[in-house]
Amino acid sequence: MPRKSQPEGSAGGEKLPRKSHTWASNGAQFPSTEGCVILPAPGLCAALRKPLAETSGVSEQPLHCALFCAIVDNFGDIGVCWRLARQLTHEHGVRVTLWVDDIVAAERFMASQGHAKLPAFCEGVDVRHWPSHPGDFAEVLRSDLLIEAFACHLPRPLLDAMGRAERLPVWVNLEYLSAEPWVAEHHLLASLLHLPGAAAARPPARKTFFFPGFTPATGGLLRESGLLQRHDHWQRNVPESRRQLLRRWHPRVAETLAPDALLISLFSYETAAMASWLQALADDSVPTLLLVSQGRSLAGVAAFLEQPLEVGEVVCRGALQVLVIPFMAQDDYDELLSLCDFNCVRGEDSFVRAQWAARPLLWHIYPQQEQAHLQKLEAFLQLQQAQTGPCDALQAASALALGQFMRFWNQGEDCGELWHHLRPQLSGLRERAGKWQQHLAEMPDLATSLLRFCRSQSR
Ligand code: TRH
Repeated sequence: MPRKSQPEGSAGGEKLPRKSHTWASNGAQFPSTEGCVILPAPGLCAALRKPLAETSGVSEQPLHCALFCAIVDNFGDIGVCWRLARQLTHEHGVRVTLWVDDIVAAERFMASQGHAKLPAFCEGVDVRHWPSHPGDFAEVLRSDLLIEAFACHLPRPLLDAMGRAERLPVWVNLEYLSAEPWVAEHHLLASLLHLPGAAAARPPARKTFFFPGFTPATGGLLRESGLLQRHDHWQRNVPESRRQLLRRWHPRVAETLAPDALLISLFSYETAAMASWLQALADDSVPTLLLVSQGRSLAGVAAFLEQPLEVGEVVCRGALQVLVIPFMAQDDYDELLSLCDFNCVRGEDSFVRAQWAARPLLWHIYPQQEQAHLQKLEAFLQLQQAQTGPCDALQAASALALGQFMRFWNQGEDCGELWHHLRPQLSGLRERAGKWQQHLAEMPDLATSLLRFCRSQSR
């Protein structure tokens, strides 16, 4: 079972909750964590409700943000951090330094985003290797906002420097995404920490837990301004936009795509369910073009097709045509999600992006120990059902069928029959996905919420 393994607690005697990957299904553990006091962050309520420009404090000055990212596996951590860093820089004029613990892994991801070599300024974001000398520490300490993405552990020498510093940046642990109800209760709680090297009389440092989420009581979701308009633009003339998109990878496939063909994207983990679904697509009465992203989905598709697969390759089985596509820049991936009839996504960031695309989706949730991920899936399905608003019996039945399909997929069960049942309902589900997108868009986005919080805390 894949799992992110990081030691419990962290340097400096601080004991933190286990990473949400392992404790998310049991939020009750959070406040009872030993070694730290959990408090609500002060002075929040009014400031968080104000528009960003009206919040007081350092709002006139460009902020400096030190964003820390430990790349544990896959591209979820760096993917979220890169997206957040870009948005803070481009939309809010924040000077962002993105500190990554694994420069080689970061380079692999950044190459896919069109940036060749690190360290470098990439689209205005200073992407650097983990701070290691006093000059770096001083720079981090001068920042206004310090974000530890996904409870990553700051380097011990930096914690030492923080323990000696007169002033600390607003310090935030940006947590993993979950729709579980306890998230709203824990969003913006702070822990008080005795940093290594700090004088005994010194007041403890305050670190605030910041949870992204799907309700106004959380930090919201990453959403760049103009994103929904970009989706509208792509979806205005879908057949033509699809042709243009497909031409980038395979001109013949672009020109021969049947008008009634389903377009599906696949970016998932490995699952025993995959073969049954691919077989159902092959047996279907309508043609499907399946766009499989380079990476972990490929092995399952290759096993089903009984041949190795390379980027650019096209293989047909019955009504199913498979095209292997490269790992692309995040903005291009948004376009792909926008133009598909159904998106299989995974983890955290692609899952959120597919919701902004307003198309029905399958969520392959990151597997956790003790099946905790299945509870997270249920929490999302329930929350979505409760918040999408009233719908007729047909729509309700389609939503149930989609939920069941996700359960089967995530548990590695045979999905064939379910797909035959679900596929004719995709257009109804598209309407529902549109409603959901609009509902989510009413909330402040995560970057804005983070800055509003930072300004509310700045002295
Ligand atoms: O890569 P992931 O599986 O990441 C996961 C999750 O974040 C999970 O919560 C985490 O704990 C685990 O990693 C370790 O899936 P995710 O979150 O969708 O991240 C993929 C990133 O890659 C996302 O930013 C979208 C981006 N992407 C591209 O930039 N180009 C592409 O072609 C594709 C398919 C994805």
